Amino acid sequence: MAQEAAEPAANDDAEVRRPDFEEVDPPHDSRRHAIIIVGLPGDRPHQEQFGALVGHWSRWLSRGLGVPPANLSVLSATPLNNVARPLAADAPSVVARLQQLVADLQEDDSLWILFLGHANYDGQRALFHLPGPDLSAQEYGELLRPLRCREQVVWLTMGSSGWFLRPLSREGRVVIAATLTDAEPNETEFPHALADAMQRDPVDLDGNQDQQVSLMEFLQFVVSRIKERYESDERAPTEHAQLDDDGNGRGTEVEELAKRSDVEEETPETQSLDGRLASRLILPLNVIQSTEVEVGDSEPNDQTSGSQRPAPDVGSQSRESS
Ligand SMILES: [Ca+2]
Ligand SMILES: [Ca+2]
Repeated sequence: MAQEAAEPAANDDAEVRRPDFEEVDPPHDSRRHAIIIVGLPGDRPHQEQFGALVGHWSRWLSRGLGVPPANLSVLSATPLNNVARPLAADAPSVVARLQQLVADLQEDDSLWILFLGHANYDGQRALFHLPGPDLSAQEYGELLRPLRCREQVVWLTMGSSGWFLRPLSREGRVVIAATLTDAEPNETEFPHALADAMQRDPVDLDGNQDQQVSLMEFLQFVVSRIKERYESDERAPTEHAQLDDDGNGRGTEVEELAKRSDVEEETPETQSLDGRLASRLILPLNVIQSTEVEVGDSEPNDQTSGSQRPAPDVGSQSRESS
């Protein structure tokens, strides 16, 4: 069951706009794909919050991550106030869209999947709330099992999302859940903290200051923002984000991973390998240090501006997404 509505994210734009895909930096990468699945909001205030959040998320996926508009799908159970014509998010529509992505995407592609909404565990199954019949964690796992693209990142931002981690776990996939598996059904701050991180200057996200932002650093920033949100109004945290990226179906708390890298980089074999894939996955964000100075003898440094991103593939066909 969901708690009383959290207040809207403090930094929501006063005037709500639909994502403006014109202002793009870095360039779009036709191999990048993303899908946002927005479940039932429950009430009007949540519907408005969800609209604002999806606005932030989709702007960043386009402008930050470089997902071309034709490769970005928003499926929503209800209309959203700053997303023009989202696709339906009843179970048949979600199944059809995920099956299409599984069929279309190639090994060289990247897919980010973001869930926003409410979920519960009914004693047998974890369900993400959609209009009409829900889909269970196991059903999402089955749908996405054959997905073959090289980069797969799943964001489960809702309460009870820990239940979804094991069914969605797979080798080569990063699965992030807002909560631990069995004890955290309350509404989460995670979606708001994620939107916060997406609005930050990439320099703020670059924890180790190597002028690149890894997915792990980005996630750790999100988790630090969640903590701040609870501390600022003196609540005990009811969510502890976890990550699984070694495919064994067991998540590791993100805060534990942060402590681990603080102490020593090497971990005994007995520890899980979670965090390694997410640390290797570099986001194509431009990290520009204003204090950077040229050093006399050095070669031109290609690593200063996220230049690992390959040039956009202009010739690829775009698919209809709405
Ligand atoms: Ca870094
Ligand atoms: Ca694991």
